[in-house]
Amino acid sequence: MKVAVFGATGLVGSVMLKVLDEMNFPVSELIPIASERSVGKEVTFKGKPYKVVNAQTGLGMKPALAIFSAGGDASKEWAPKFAEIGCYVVDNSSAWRMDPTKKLVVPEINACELAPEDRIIANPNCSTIQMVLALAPLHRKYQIKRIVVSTYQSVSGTGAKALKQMSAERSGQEADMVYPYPIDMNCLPHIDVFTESGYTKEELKMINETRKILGDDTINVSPTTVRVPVKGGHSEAVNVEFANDYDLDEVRDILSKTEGVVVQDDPANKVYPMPLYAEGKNEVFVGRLRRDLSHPNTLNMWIVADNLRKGAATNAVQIAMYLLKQGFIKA
Ligand code: 11C
Repeated sequence: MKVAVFGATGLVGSVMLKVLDEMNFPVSELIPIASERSVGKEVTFKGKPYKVVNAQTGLGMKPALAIFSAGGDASKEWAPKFAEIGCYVVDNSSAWRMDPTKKLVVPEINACELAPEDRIIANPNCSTIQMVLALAPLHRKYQIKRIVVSTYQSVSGTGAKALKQMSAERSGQEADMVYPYPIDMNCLPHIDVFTESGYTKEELKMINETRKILGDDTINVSPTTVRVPVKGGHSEAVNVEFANDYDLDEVRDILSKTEGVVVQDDPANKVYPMPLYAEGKNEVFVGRLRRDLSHPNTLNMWIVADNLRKGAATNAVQIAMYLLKQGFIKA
């Protein structure tokens, strides 16, 4: 199958190529697409070099599947053009996520909503994906009323230039500033742009995308998103109030049986999830499970995942796998 990766030279794009390979997605020809300034560069896939082309050339090569990770503007302009030629587009930007005509998919939760006519499928924001993957089975069992979440998001979520800023700061060199302040030895309570509401767009994504994926607009979400000087892997402190009471052992049991979730919860032996060890893994790690002693029916948990994998590339490739298995995409 001809597969295009739009944004192939970016941080997420390079992980996308790795995950396509690791998951043995049947790629007969890779079409790496990027902006004009990367055209002609080479990317390697399964040990073979492929030349980067621009979007128009990529479109002319008629891929059956295109995974986009080139930002909202490129997605708005090009996703409909790829869809028009019959290509399935899995889009990693925020361009289509809240469009009521587009599905927002975390495969373990709601891939079953997909139909053959869904040609543009939205991949959620990384911080939303890891949270909802762990919360979905608990919502089904106990009905979530309210989520209070604080995130500890790694620098790789911003991209390669931000990683350069942090490593320049660490080695005492002059840094090209991507963030408005130093990121090393600091925490920035500021991810994406501020809106008039006082929340950042990243925080609004966590509210709106959670409701859309879980299919329940009654869920209240109160987020604070924070950038921390960690290279890769997002962490989240989640306080979740249910309509019904829960049993902690049952919660542990439900989570340990949830596809894509790994429970790491043995504080006595210092077992809990950490971003350093989640990096490079496709699963979402959950620990520090404990009853909120200050409020009824409320649970505290700590959720960690590789934001470039389950938060982006892995989720996108899993969507593509689903389309393939259902026989929607044909080579
Ligand atoms: C971050 N969550 O960590 C962002 C990156 O809407 O897909 C992904 C932004 C998005 O900065």
